Amino acid sequence: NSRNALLTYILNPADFPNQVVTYNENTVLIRDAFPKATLHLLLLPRDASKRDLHPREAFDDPVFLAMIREEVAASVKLAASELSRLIGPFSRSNKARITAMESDNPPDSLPPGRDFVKDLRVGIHAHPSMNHLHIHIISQDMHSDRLKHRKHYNSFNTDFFIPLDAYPLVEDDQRRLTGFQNANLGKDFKCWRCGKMFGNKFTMLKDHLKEEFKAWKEE
Ligand code: GMP
Repeated sequence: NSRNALLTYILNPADFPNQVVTYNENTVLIRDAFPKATLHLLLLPRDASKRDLHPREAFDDPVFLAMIREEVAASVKLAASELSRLIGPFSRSNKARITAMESDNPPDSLPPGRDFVKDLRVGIHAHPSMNHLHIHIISQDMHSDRLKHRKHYNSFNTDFFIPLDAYPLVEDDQRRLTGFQNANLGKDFKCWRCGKMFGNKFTMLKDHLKEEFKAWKEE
């Protein structure tokens, strides 16, 4: 069953050196096989009593949630340094830092350079398509050949994407509601960067994302 495809990484992380970024007894960090942005990782909890649960239930356990937050913090650091390798060479703020560093008379305090943690988002789909608990760590650009369907975009750019910070979800949080979440997937497209609306015009959205990607790289 393809909905169970993530289990094999959880059970045998050492068998997948190309997909597995790192692992320990608590979690496995893998590359999404169909990345929806420049960098798209999945953090998989290994605890057999949690990994099959719906995120809502799993994260109701405060001890588990605290452990996951720590693992996420470490994963985000790795993700940010990988994004820095990929995008850093295009970044205006990184170039300004290097120029200052290499000048004959370097200033006492250098310009900070780009903080790639701010380009990453961490969260969970309201209705996950895979059976095993997974947390998305994804760069916000949404620039990818694998982004092919309306729901690929909206599942990351509406309330269907629930930030890890929102957990535990309170009882009356509307993000728990199935109807509300199905409506999110069908919503008009909204650019993540400039907020421009694209109705249901997916090709126009894709063209626009390409333009935004160029500008975003150079920030
Ligand atoms: O939300 C589930 C995520 O799992 C999606 O972003 C999919 O692209 C990803 N995915 C689905 N199947 C596989 C797989 O077999 N391997 C990996 N690494 N990711 C997958």
